[in-house]
Amino acid sequence: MKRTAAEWLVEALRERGVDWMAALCGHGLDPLFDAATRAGMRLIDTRNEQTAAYIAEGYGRLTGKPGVCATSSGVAVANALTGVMNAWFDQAPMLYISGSANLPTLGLGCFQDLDQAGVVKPVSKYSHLVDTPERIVQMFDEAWQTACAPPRGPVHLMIPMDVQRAEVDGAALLRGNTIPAAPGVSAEAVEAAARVLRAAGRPLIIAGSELHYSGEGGELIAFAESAGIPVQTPIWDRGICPRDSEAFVGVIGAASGDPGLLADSDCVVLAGAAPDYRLGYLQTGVKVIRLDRGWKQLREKQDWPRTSEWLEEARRRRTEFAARIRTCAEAQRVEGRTHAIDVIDAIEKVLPAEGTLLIDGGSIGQWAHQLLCRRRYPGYWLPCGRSGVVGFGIGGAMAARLADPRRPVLLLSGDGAFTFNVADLECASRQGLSFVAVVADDQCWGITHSGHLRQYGQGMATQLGAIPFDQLARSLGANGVRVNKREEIAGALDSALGSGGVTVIHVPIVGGNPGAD
Ligand SMILES: Cc1ncc(C[n+]2csc(CCOP(=O)(O)OP(=O)(O)O)c2C)c(N)n1
Ligand SMILES: [Mg+2]
Repeated sequence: MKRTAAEWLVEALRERGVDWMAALCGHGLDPLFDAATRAGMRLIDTRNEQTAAYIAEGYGRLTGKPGVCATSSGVAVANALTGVMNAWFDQAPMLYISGSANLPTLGLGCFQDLDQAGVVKPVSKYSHLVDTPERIVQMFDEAWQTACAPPRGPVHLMIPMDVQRAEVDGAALLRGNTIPAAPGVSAEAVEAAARVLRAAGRPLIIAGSELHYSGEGGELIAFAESAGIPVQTPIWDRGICPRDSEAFVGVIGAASGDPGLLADSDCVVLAGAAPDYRLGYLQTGVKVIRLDRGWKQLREKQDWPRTSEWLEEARRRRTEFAARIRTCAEAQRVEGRTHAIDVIDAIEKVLPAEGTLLIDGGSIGQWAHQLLCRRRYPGYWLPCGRSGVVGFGIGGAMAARLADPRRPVLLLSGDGAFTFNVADLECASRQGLSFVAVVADDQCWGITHSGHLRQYGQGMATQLGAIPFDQLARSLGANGVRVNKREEIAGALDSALGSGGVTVIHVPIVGGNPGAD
């Protein structure tokens, strides 16, 4: 049976469970769009390739399954690269497809001529030009499995138009090899970890994104509770604590500080986390062990002597630290005006237990991590990732809606972060990708401004002008609400979450950063 390479690709995507692609139309994509549309695959359109790529990587970070996006050639690739790069930093699975001019014209100065495979290569696990139509499924399969193999990451296929259009007989089509999953953790590794932990007086588990993807987070928390060991998550990694737990003591490595447990612990267990800047590159000389799996086996090994004094101490420090953050906020309060913590308190009050919370922005993100993530930090919440990017939120919220049609989705954003791709509110509304966004508007690149004030005594290129975000939202087909009084935020959030559609709640705030003196 003959089909075009694009049709074979769409069929292979469907076999992997893909039923949508985020996209922005343009040169080099038409045969793929045509094949996808005829096969009933949904094309989620966007107004900036950044958003399309953020949708794909956000979906990957939420579900552990690659989200897919497709863009045209040339500069479109540079726009999409933002989301690809975020997936790269955060080791998240995504598939990026770029179209191009016909194969024989590449390098001759064809329209939007660019070595797209080469441009994407340094920030992806796999980036190849599909130059043989018969290999389209085999290369797709190889890319997909590469994206999903830990450490996960973005993959890219550059597919020229003539390759997409080429007819390929089923008999000539190369298929992929299914690579078996890596073997589980060995009994020796579990025993060795148990020996070290038994000998430690002040162990600390740092649980990162990989644990969210492997689905081992619940087992880790159960082990930590039974052994009385505190658990922290590097800020912006995927959380693993979906419920209040006595063992979870919040995020580590925030710019605004943390309870300071790492410095005093005598053994760090890296569980699906990287020893990067958020952990001070683990330069303290502390004993480090690494265990990504095997928590159930560890828990069942024996009755653990609960190192509860250390856990109590960790909890005490965490409570004191959160109180300091609150005191800092109260000191910044301007009478009669709303502060960022009023927004945080309202979210804490109304966000349903199963709601997806996205956090995008500088200071507002710090307040959220210090106060909302101190007791629980579920994997279905979506922060920016270890890149520290701002501006992913609208694409991320669209991804959260695609990942789950029922969960309430709430985006908490700074005013600066929100405007990177704000026009895509129109695409989200029109395509039924509903969410609620609350914009904490300090008319400023707030966290940078605070830093400048501390270091240089003045902000430099950090002030922003006024935008009526409620009116802007309405002009883009969404609902818009402005809330001036702090006691009205929770009510506005609650009714927006219940209403369906895309709603933007504009909350003007004054204040500063939790790390400020
Ligand atoms: C793409 C990108 N550009 C710039 C930065 C640097 N940056 C980090 S936080 C921040 C300010 C964000 O402002 P806003 O979203 O309004 O949040 P606020 O700090 O005011 O709460 C900036 C510019 C970044 N992290 N990512
Ligand atoms: Mg701001």
